[in-house]
Amino acid sequence: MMTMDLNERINKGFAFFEGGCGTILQAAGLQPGELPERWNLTHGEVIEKMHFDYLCGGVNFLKTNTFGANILKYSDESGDETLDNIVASATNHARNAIKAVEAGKDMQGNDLAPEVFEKVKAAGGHYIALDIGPLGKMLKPLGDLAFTDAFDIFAKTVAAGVKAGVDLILVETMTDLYESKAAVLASMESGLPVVLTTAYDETHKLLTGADPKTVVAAAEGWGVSCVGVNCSLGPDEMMGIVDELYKYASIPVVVNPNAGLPRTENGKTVYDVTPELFTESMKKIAAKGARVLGGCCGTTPAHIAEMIDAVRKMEPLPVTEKPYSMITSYSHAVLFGQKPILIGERINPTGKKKFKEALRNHDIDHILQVGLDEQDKHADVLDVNVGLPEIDEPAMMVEVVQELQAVTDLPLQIDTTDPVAMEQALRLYNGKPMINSVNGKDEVMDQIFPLAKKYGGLVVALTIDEEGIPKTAEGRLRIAKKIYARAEEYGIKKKDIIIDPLAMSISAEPDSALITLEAIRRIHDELGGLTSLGVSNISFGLPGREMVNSVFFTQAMQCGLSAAIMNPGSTEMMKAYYAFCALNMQDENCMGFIGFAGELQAQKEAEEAARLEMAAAGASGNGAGKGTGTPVKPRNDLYADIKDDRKLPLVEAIVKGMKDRAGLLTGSLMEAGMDSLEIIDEALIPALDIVGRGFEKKTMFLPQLLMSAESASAAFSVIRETLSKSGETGEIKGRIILATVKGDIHDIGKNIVRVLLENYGYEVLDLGKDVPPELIVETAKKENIKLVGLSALMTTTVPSMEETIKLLRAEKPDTLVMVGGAVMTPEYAKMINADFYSKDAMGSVRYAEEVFAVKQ
Ligand code: B12
Repeated sequence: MMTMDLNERINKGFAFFEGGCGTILQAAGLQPGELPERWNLTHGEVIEKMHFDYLCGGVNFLKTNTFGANILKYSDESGDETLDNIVASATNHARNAIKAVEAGKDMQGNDLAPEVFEKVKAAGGHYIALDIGPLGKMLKPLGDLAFTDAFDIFAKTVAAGVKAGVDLILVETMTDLYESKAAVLASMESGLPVVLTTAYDETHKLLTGADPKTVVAAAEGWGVSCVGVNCSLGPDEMMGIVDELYKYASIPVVVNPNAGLPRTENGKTVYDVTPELFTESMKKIAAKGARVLGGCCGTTPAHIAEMIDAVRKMEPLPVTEKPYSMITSYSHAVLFGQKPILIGERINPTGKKKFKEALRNHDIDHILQVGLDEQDKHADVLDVNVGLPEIDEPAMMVEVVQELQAVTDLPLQIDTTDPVAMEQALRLYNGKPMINSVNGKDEVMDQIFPLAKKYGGLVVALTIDEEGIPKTAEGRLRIAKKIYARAEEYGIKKKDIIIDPLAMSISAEPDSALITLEAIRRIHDELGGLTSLGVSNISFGLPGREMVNSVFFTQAMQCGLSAAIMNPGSTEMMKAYYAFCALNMQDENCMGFIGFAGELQAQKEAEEAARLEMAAAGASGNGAGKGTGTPVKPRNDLYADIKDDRKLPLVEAIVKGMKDRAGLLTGSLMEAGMDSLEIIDEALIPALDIVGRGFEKKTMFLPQLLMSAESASAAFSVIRETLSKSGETGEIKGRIILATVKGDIHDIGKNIVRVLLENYGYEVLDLGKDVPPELIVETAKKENIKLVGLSALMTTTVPSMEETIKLLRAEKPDTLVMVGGAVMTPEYAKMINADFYSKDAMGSVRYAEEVFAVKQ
């Protein structure tokens, strides 16, 4: 079949995907643990029959049985079970089924019943979608798979699909925006139409935090043909997601739900939504604007056929161009054209000695800290400029973008004049960034627009061309129009261009502010365009620059400025911003303003308190070394439980996921004589508790949890090194097994227990995390171990702790078991028959002393 025009088919009306595959194969005998894609080679007739059944119900798009077909699972290049063979045979099965029904036959060559053949014809075309699912591995920094490796793995499956002759590619069940990007990018490079559907949880977020709006913005940027949702939830739980998708998407929306939420019955997964109920819900989903409908786990040909019969009678809502200009991080979208967007300008070496030094010395931590400070000061977006002639800019840009995205959830503005650095950063960016910049010069537009088209982005366009910066607003509008027109030639919409009409210093050109303001107003009013401005240029060469900048900023906002590149650390600028938004009805109930005014007050009080403290210290003669003029930072409520100011920076570093900084701060606290247990109990654990609470309340997401865990581990490594240097080196007092139980990968607490025990002279056999009961028992028997310590952090893993204890009791009854971990309580410990429970690591030492003292 030839490459299809997906949009053309979808413009005709509703289109339909098949429903579930895995559940059908299981019903046909697929065993737990057996790879379903293998069935393409061994049970082709089952696969063909499944496609045939769906086609008889009237579907258009078949999903090849290749959900998990990738080189991680099918790495063998010899024999039959190669990736190419699996994909080719899956495609052939789909093709055979299509051929049969289009000829009015079933798979045995008998004629189809006339009413069935009618349904087949009414579908209006049949197409084969190469089905690509997630790799089952997390991408860096959350896991150990590099983005480029993920891309290469997907590219191999895509190449196999292209060779097999699929018509389009369906990237589905993605739970992470970054992995979605790797799969979509690899698919787009095939030239085939690409459909992306992601799986949201009940809070309507992907596992790594993105909401539907974010996925739409990013996926449209990457150039997919349709975007949507599949799996995880039943149709009723998806209604809100569909509303969001249709609200923001300018491309058709796809909805492939499960037959309800899965539950287990007698060891089997079952789905409760019947074809009738499914159809009722899907009618509502169609009425909400979904254009392509199908099913996922638990749905059968009966669900899909009944749904098609009903939905086809409806009138589809049109696919319309939506007016939203958006950029995204991995987790959220920022909308332009509503209230002014603040773009932090501080990650930039221009005029900053310390920042230049950081770039030369590869001090990434300093750069990250600059970004995090801007975030604290309420920037919406961070500009990232790391250009210095003496460094490798592309390498530095890529590193900084990736490291920043690991510690902040703000979207970034990639700011470089080096097209290589630009492309590499855009390729690796997790989301849809701002692109800074193009201008009216043909050469620049021809270089940058293709990149913006390929990777997506909101492009900053400066009103300067081969003849320089026009002296009039009219001239700048002329360049803006030229840029819009040129962008359109590249397929880039006007809503993805943000014009920077440039501000020149009024000290050199007295009328420059007025010209710029007029240009902003006219781009806004006459062209309906977005504008962005580097505000502070206006006062270059003048004293009291903040005064000029903040008034100019206010004037620009009044003219309709959409975004400012500015210093969020400037109080005057922020005052102007918050007051303007409140006055201009862009701040509901003045909440933003009230919050900011409260921060200013807290800042004032903190400074006053510091001044009084200094004065008192001065009066009592203890003032030496104090009052060095360092600005006083008011405390953030998040850290209210941290009473000791000395530990606050470490707590902050862990919460924010600043690995290197956490290590350094721990080192300095230890050097200053702080006890390691005090650091653990009063900084490390409370910091992780803050993150854990955020995670529970859904204000923090898995990426942040992971980065914090890494930072806590980095802090702990420093403690461990110091402790092991000072540790007693005498006789071994006893040998102890430690393990985090099966199903649980939390090991920070267990590692702390280990170091303490070692420090007190015990030899620890650390079996790691996610350890099966059998291994623990086997090791205890083989090594004749008297004491085993088990750790569990989740309610769901307490049963595996219990199972371990049971097995130990049965096979090695003389071994004692101590347990711990955040979910454990003395009651639980008793219930699961443990010998000892401790709420902290020190307890393990006390118990070991008891156990081994008795034995000696
Ligand atoms: C860090 C962290 C992670 C990290 C773990 C990294 C690592 N290498 O350990 C990552 C990001 C990987 C992670 C993943 C997940 N996490 Co998590 N995670 C946490 C977090 C924030 C901190 C845990 C921690 O390290 N605390 C600090 C240590 C030092 O404390 P501790 O382990 O309790 O240890 C102390 C004592 O208990 C004791 N102790 C510990 N073990 C032992 C053993 C013995 C023998 C003794 C005597 C004493 C003892 O000594 C230690 C020092 O005093 C907690 C929230 C929290 N505040 O607990 C959530 C939390 C545990 N995670 C949670 C969840 C749900 C998950 C995920 C399922 C998330 C997901 N959707 O994927 C996955 C689970 C994957 C899996 N299969 O295990 C939930 C669990 C909910 C529940 N009650 O079941 C929590 C409570 C967060 C929440 N509020 O929702 N997580």
